[in-house]
Amino acid sequence: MESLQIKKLLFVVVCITVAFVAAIADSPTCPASDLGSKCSDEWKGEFFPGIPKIKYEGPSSKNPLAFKWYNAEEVILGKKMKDWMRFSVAFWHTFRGTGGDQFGAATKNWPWEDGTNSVAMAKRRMRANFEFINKLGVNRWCFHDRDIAPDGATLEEANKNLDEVVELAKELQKGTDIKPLWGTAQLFMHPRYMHGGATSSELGVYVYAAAQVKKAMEVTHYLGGENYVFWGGREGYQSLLNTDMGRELDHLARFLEAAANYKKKIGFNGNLLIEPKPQEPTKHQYDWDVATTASFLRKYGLIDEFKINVECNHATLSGHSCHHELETARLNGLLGNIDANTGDPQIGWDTDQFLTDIQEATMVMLSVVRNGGLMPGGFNFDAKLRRESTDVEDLFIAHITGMDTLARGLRNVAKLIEDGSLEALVKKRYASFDSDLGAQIEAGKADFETLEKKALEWGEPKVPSAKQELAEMIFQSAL
Ligand code: XUL
Ligand code: CO
Repeated sequence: MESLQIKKLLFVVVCITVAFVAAIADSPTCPASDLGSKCSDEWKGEFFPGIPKIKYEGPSSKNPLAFKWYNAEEVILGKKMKDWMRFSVAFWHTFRGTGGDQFGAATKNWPWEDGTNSVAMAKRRMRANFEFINKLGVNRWCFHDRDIAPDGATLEEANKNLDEVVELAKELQKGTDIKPLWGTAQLFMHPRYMHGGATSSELGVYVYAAAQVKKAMEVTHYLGGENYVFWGGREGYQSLLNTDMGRELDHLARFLEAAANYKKKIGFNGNLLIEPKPQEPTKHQYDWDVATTASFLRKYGLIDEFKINVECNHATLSGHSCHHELETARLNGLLGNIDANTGDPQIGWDTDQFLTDIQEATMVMLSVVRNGGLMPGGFNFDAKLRRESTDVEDLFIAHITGMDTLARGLRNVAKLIEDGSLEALVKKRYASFDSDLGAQIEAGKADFETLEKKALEWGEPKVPSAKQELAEMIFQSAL
């Protein structure tokens, strides 16, 4: 009798143990507390359990984990939405963003993070990146060399770390159509870059920066990257009193020229993109805005080697609208890619928020459609969660909203084009130039004597209304 009870008790204990072990083995996330067992960099479990593959459910859906406007396969204006958009996840914001700011510590506590910057952690994070991309249904990602792999005590060590993580990314890309929209080198975090990289006053830094960019170009190419970006985070000055601006700009041009030559040498066919930003972190950055960058490229004979990556939040920092920057790039044949984020009208710095303004998105998409798309560029979400948004699902919700906002913009542009009245309004405004004299002027064949004769003949011109309010009314009706 007694032995039967002991057996029963033993049976219960065994059952509880089995259930407990099974629960751990089944634990859907990879908590940092469980490192060393199943949560190694080789762990192949799910990082985002409970998050399904995000699907299109249409505008009436109330499901936060579904697209309301972005329908990847739907054809709009002759192209699939996914081909207009070519969306990409920014590795640094999504997987390295901590929520920390200059007044407070990190707020994000992602279950797969162990708080280290080890190669093993970098590899686990890369696996999370690929699951995220797959579930979101985009097939591109963007990275800085130093976000995806830890820096090293020497250049050799940094390159070795990078190679190890890149090899895993290559393996995870195999058999998929996932690839980097662009890669770049981070030339702003390390103290050696305090005076800049290509514009540093110190030769050794210029040399180191060149070696770092060379390696970043190689790995971007190796991963099938479609573009390579230069954002001159510290290529500028804090004071002109101690700066030889002419010499720094010459150095920057020679650096970019060497990159353009190296691109050809390694057979990289993607675009080289310069990303303008007026300031932050420096007081003044040389690639201030699109027009400044275009004139720099022209001066140094580099205009055919580069295109521009317009970031919307950078546009507003330089006192322009994103639409202005996109149109300036497009009209110069330089529109290559868009970092689709936005700032806050009451905050004066780069807040890198996901785009939610439908009016702005419609204007952005107007430029993209006029440009015939962005190929081989696309949209990179250079945007991060707010510090106070701390749930894993917030990462998905933020991207879904950013994608839906731009998709809505594209749908609005289709409405505007179909309606035709905005285009007709603009055409009518310039109709007087659709004349013999107008054609002569536009062909550069009207000299001042001819024009003076006409002015005397015609007398005071009758000047029509610009119809701005009507244009705004037509625009609004498409939103
Ligand atoms: C910084 C910024 C960068 C670049 C890549 O404001 O936009 O993340 O996009 O270096
Ligand atoms: Co950017």
